[in-house]
Formats: sequence, C-alpha cells, structure tokens
Amino acid sequence: MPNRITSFDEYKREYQRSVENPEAFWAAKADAFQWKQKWDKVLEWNFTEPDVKWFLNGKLNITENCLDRHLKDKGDQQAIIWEPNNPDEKFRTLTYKELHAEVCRFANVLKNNGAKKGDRICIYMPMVPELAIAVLACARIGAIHSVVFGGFSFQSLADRIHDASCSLVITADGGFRGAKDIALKSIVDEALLQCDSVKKVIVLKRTNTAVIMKPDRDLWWHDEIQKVNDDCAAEVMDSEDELFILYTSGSTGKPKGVVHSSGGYMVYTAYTFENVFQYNQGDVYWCTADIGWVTGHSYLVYGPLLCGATTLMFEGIPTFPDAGRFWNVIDKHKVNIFYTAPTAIRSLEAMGLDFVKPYKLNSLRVLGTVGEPINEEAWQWYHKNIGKEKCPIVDTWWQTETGGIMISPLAGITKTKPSFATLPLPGIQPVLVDEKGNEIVGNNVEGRLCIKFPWPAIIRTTYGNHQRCFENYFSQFKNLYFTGDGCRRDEDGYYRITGRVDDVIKVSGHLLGTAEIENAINEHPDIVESAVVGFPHDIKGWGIYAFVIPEHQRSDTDQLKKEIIETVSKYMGAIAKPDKIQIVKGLPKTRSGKIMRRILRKIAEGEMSNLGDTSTLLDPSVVEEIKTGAIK
Ligand code: 7RM
Repeated sequence: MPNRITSFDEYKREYQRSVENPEAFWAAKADAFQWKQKWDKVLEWNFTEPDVKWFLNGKLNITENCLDRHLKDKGDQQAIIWEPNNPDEKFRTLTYKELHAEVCRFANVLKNNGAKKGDRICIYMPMVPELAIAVLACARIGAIHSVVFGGFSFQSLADRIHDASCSLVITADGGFRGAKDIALKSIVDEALLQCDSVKKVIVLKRTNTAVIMKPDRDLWWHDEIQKVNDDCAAEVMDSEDELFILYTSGSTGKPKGVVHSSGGYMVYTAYTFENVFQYNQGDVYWCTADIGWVTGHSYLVYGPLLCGATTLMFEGIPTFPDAGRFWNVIDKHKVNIFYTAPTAIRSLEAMGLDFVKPYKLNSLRVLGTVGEPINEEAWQWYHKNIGKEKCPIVDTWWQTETGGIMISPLAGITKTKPSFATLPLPGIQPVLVDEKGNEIVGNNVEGRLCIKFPWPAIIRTTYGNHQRCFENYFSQFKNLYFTGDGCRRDEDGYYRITGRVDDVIKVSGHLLGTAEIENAINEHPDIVESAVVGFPHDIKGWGIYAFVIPEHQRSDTDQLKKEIIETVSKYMGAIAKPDKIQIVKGLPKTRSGKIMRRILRKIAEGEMSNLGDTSTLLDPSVVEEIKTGAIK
C-alpha cells in the first residue's frame, strides 16, 4: 500500500511533507485512484468566500473506485456483511461482484424513473444492504444523495426534502429497530403532503407493514428491479461535482445541508480510513453508526469500499435482544476492527460485565470511538473489557463538515492517552485561538479549535445558501475554518476536544440545535416560549433540559410535560426528546430581550450559587423562581 504509514517516524515525516507541500502530498495520494481524466491543478482556495477546489478538472466516478476497480482481484471477496436486527434471521453477505451488480441494477431503476445527474434524491431507509446500494446507485448516475436518518420525524424529513427540492424518495415499508417496527413509508406519506418536488417514491419491502401506494407516484423496489439489467456505465463526474448533501444542526433553528464533492472526499476518506484503522486486507471492519450520519457515509460505506475492505452493517441496536449483542456479533463475524460511539460504550458498561463475559472477542485488533469526548472511565472499561488491553483505541475527532477524520491516533502507531484525540492527521493544520481570533501558540493551552489550511474533504457549501456556509464556519475568525469546539493542547502537543462552545449539544453523539428543539416545543399550542440547554448526563454525554412558559396555568403539569415530549418527537424525532422539563413563569432576559442562556446552563448543571454576572437582567426575580423549581 503506497499510502500506508507504518511507523511514528513515518507519520512525522508525512505530516511535515503535508504542511510544506500540501499539493504534492495530496497529488501522490490521489494517484492511487482510477481517474477518467487526470486533474490539471491540485488546489485552489480562499477561506474568505469561501471557495475551495481540489483536483481541478479531474474526472472520475467514486463508485468505479469503490466497486469496479476491485472486481479483478477481489470480485469474490465480501464487500458487505449484513447482520439483521433479529439474530434468528439469517445474515447476508454481498461480494464486490454482487454489490457491483446490485448497484448497477438499482442505478438503472433510478434512470428508468427519470433520475439524472445533478438531481437530488432523498433516502429514508432502515439499515439494510439496499440502503448502501441506493447511496451508491445515486453516485453511479451522478445524482446527489441526501440520506435522512430513519429516526427523524415526518417534519424533519419534509424540511430536508423541501430544502434540496428532491425529485425522488427511496424508502421502505418499515424498519426493525430492537423490539420496534418503524413505519417509514407512512412517515414519508405524511412528509410529502408538504413537498411537491417529489415525483416518484421507490419502496423496499422489509417489514411487511401495510402501506398505501399512491398510483403514479409510488413503486415497489422489487417490481422495478425486474425491469432492468446490471449494466450501467458510471457517469463522468468532475472532482468538484456534488456527491451528497447531509443535513446537520446548527445554532439557528434550521438544519444546514452540508455539501461534499466527489474527488476530494474520495481521496480523503480512503486515506484516513486506511491509516487511522490500519486496515489490513482481509480484515472484517465494523462501524456501528447508521448511514444516516456522516460516520456511516464516510466510514461504513465510502472509506471501506474505496479501500476494498469488508464492511459490516448492523440493522439493530446495542441492547437487542440483550446488551451482549455487539460482542455477540463481533464473535460471530470475527470482527477485527470495531468503531463505535462513547455513548454506546457507557450504556453497555452500565449494564454490567455479565453481558461481556460469554464472548471471546479475540478477533479484535483495533478499537475506535467517535462522536463526542470519551471520558477516561469509559475509555478504560473499553480498553480492559473489550480490547483485553491488547487493542489500541483510536479516539477520532471530526465533523459532518470535515467529511473525514481530522485529529486521531493511527492505530498502534501513535501513543494514545485516554480522552485525547491526540495528533492531527497529515494535511490537517489545527490552531487554537482566543475569543478575538488571536492564535494561542505553545503547549499546555486551551482555546477555540480552528483549521487554517484546506484538506480535500472540507465542506464546499451549505446547500442553496453559500452565505450561510461563510457565516457559520468562516466568518468568526479571518482566514480560518472554525469548528465550534473548545480544545486543549497539552504538554505533548496532544489535542483534547472539550466540547461545543456554541448553541448545539451532542446528545448520545447526535448533534442537536437548541433552537431547533425550542421550535419543536413551541409547536405545542399551550407553550408561549421555551429555552433549551444541555446538562451533563452520565450515559448520553449531554442531556436536554427545557425551560417552558405555558400560556395559561395548567394543573395537569405531568400531562403537559408528556404532551411536550410527544410534540418534540413528532416535529423532530425521538432523539430530541427533553430529559427534563421545567415549567416557569418567565425566562432570564437582558433589557434588550435576549435570553441569558449562560444562567440557564448553570442552573441546569446544578450550579446554583455561582451564576456569574446577573446585573444586566431585566427581572432578577425570575432567576430566583427558576432556581427554586430546578429539576435535579
Ligand atoms: C463525526 C461526528 C461533530 C461534533 C464535533 C465535536 C463532537 C466528534 C469527537 C467529538 C470529542 C471526539 N460528526 N465530536 N468526535 N468530540 N472527541 N472524538 O460526530 O457533525 O455529528 O458532530 O462532534 O463536538 O464538533 S458531527
């Protein structure tokens, strides 16, 4: 493998090269792929508009690199191992040859239904192989996929379909998750009452849930697939042609469509996959993320397939049929590399070691985490009980907007330190700045984490609104990409991400905007105003604390709280349900009417005595009332 780093000295040399001559560095990495036409310039960029282009005028199709390129040598190797929700159902495998054929067939289905290059296609599916096939089929024909996590509600789905004017939706009758069966198609039906851009809906049969098929619009996957063959030439894509949109929460009430392009994303996800996990040919690799999140895009589908890996896809949840399921699947499929979220580790730790003991876990070689800071205790538990003190843990820091892993150990190469993401990958130039944007140099310092030079998978725009991309990420600090995270650099130059410094919270590793949750709460007819903040939560990392003002006094407060939770589920999805709801008469506001969230955060954290400066409060008595009623 020409791109493989094998020692720490080599990492240091590669890092040095990547900073001194980024263009030569990335051109060498890109050379390993199949291009239909080579690029004529490696990089053009400014962070002021922003405008970043990689591998200019290069032509490619990412699916040829994920699939066709591997057919000769590993056509019969497993590309995907699929483990169903219910362990009694038989697992499925798809070789590279089979996956290639399925992707081509479904790409032809899309074409038959009018889809073409540049169209936006929404995918709202359970974690079955057809989800990966649908994603790749879009990429095959140059349609831009927008995957929406199957746990989002009809309203979240409608907003996302509408924002990108999707012409087609791919879904399933339903999806299995643990003991539940989610009726996806009926959620799509409800969403589409608000979206007239959608001309066709393709429905996979998975749960046999009864569905209503709308004539002229809705089609069964199994019928459509009968009408096509498996021959489908890959569309020629420019490096900078859009590959996908993925919505992510921000400080405003409306999620943004993060746009990634083809060439740079391909080079970066493959390079980081191979190096961070030190993937060896033949290894079975398992990333537990849903494809509805960026981790599933980059490290379940694209990164592994680009590297010719065997990637395991799991339909279920960690606690079904019991809390030993992850460990059971690891033994069953002899998983070598396991990548999951700290929140999952903490919740399984809380269930006790009896669920771990029956399993050998001796196939494991590398462990990884992603999504939020991992506390030292959870790290040690994972290291000792799952890795048997033999497997390096890669704590990978990155974002939807970065496309791929940015700061992380290389497994077995970088010396790890619990709760540290450690060092930047080659090509990544992190800087810490103070509130004014002055760079904080040296070690043993803390600041806001920014990146000062582009990498190939950097966000290109926010769909339909480039100004928003600038404002969100490039306007705070001149000529820097701002991550929204706080960060410490210790005496060894190691990075430790301390958490968000803006109005978004990471709940069980999922990014949620507080304003978005407030909007959902305010949909309840009896609520006039609300304010949402995070509070530290043992398992989820952060929990959701909502302060709500009802329009009139209601004596049935428990019922009201229940309705608020239902409203949030309905408008956003179950992941955004508040953990604590406090009914209040007023919110702490400044004279200009701004809610002082700083005060609410302190109260939610239980720090009543030290609320900081409250002199600008319009009505200090409000704070006293909130303090008295605070929920422990
Ligand atoms: C991949 C993903 C991004 C935010 C990011 C951080 C937090 C992610 C880590 C982490 C500490 C980590 N994309 N985050 N990984 N914090 N250590 N290893 O999660 O767009 O959904 O979220 O997640 O706050 O800014 S994301």
